[in-house]
Amino acid sequence: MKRMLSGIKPTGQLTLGNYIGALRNFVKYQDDYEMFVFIANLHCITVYNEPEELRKNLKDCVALYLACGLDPKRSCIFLQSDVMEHAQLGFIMCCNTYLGELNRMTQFKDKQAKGEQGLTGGIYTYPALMSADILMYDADYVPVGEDQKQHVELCRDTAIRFNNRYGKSFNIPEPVVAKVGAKIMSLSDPTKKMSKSEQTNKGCIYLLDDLKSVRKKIMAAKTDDIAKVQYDPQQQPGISNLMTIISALTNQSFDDITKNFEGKGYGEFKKYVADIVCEELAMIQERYAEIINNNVIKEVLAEGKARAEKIASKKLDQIQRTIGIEIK
Ligand code: ATP
Ligand code: LTN
Repeated sequence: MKRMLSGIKPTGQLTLGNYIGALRNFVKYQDDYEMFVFIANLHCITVYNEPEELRKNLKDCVALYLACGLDPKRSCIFLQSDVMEHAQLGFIMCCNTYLGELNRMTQFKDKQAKGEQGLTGGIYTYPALMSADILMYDADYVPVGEDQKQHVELCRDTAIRFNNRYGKSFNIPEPVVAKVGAKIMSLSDPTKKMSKSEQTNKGCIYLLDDLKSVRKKIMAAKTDDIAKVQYDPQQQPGISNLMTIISALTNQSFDDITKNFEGKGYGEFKKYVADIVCEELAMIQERYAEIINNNVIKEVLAEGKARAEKIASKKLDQIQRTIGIEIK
């Protein structure tokens, strides 16, 4: 069975974008792959988080993994910092990643270009830690949203270079980006990604938002005055984004959605989007409520840690011998 691995960094509450672009796919893939899904808490601290809030977000993230359908029997679910080998291999990968490569990462470049204050060394070098996360488990596939594809490609380049230098040490992973829904846009500014780190949260639907406010945000979503439900991300980014959400959640094609809404107004269309999103979120929230105060979270993480650690300690040992930092 091929191996698949991915992680989410819950620097805030998880969003509908995270769900459609990543989480939902992890759940689908767990039948066909040996799945490793972790909570990237070391990645979280690349920016400052209020500790109490971070703890809550991390716990919510595990609960949401389970509520969305990840099955701890089939998938290995763990907390990144529970497997300490990640930080160590992360530093080794950092030493095998060139400044030129890190400088090309658009996520960091964008932050710098926006003049964000207080950018840390951690956020600059986090693609190297991400490489370690992936290579540690010799993952074959890495399901991610569009914005993370570049980091998986950097991981591939680093692994190929490492193998050429030291002999075959790592499997070369491939990014898996969904055809529909790899980049859900903000509802209030559909030219920008729906992001949990957005300044205002009008454009962002959180998985744990109360359903009334979900409905409100969707009904207020920015559209256009073309008055036709059709997929045209250039001319109609708002409507196209809502169509993408429907298509991702219901498997309807864009053509079918257009046909169903021929001659109908945007109000009716938005109401339909809100119904579909609320139905999906209601299911997730119900399961989340059952899980969040249950001991199952601790049990799942302990099991995941034990399974992941076995693989990670062997891998780190092998790599340290390969590069010559161990005294025999
Ligand atoms: P932020 O929301 O703060 O920009 P992020 O995308 O950098 O966060 P994560 O929350 O860790 O980081 O992302 C987890 C996964 O969800 C990644 O694979 C990412 O590509 C995907 N993802 C995040 N936002 C979206 C979105 N709007 N549409 C589709 N996929 C997304
Ligand atoms: N960097 C990613 C989260 C992440 C990840 C990974 C995803 C950390 N390690 C390994 C896939 C594989 C992010 O910020 N979204």
